[in-house]
Amino acid sequence: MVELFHYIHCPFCVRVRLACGYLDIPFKSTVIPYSDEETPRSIAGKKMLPILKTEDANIINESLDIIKFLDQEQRLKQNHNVDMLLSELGQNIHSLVMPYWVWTPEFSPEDREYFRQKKEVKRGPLEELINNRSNFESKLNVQLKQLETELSPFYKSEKLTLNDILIASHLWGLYILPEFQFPTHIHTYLQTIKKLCRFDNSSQFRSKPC
Ligand SMILES: N[C@@H](CCC(=O)N[C@@H](CS)C(=O)NCC(=O)O)C(=O)O
Repeated sequence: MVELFHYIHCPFCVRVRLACGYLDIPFKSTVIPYSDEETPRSIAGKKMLPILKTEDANIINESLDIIKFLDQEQRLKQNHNVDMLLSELGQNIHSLVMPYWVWTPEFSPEDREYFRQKKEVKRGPLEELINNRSNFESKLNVQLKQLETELSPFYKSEKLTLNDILIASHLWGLYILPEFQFPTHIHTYLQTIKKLCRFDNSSQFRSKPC
């Protein structure tokens, strides 16, 4: 069985978990504490997750390469480039959700402090992100309204593609945001992807966060 080293909150890790669910690929789940630099460095040479260890003990350290490796029958097509879309969505989504991520059970006090120090360099104090919530939220709502018009019912497609997994992984973090209201079609879109990707399959989680 392949082994996935991941962070629960990380959208790049979520995309691999969604793909595994869609492709019906079981995996050993190993959640790495966010402040643990040593484990990912010893496995992959750098502190970046997700990491996949294949059955032959090969290491793959990029989410898209991992999905490509797992999707041997090429069931997950990608018909448009969504890099720009993901980057624009990510700007607002991550500023909104980061201050809440750090209070989930995934983060020990040490992980929280490590995350804060790392992320505040780019985005400023997490408390300020909360204070600016309405600003990020109004920009995001414009983006989500536009995204809604591009769902038919999947992203520019009648069938699920890799793009839906990439987009959903970014949007998924918003479920943590108190009282955030998704536009109806986006909520339905995410729930459909959740179902198709068996994202509530608790058997995926075989190990607890250390
Ligand atoms: N291009 C990489 C990006 C992965 C990535 O940015 N992972 C983040 C977590 S969301 C990470 O491991 N960052 C290390 C750190 O923040 O210490 C991929 O698609 O796999």
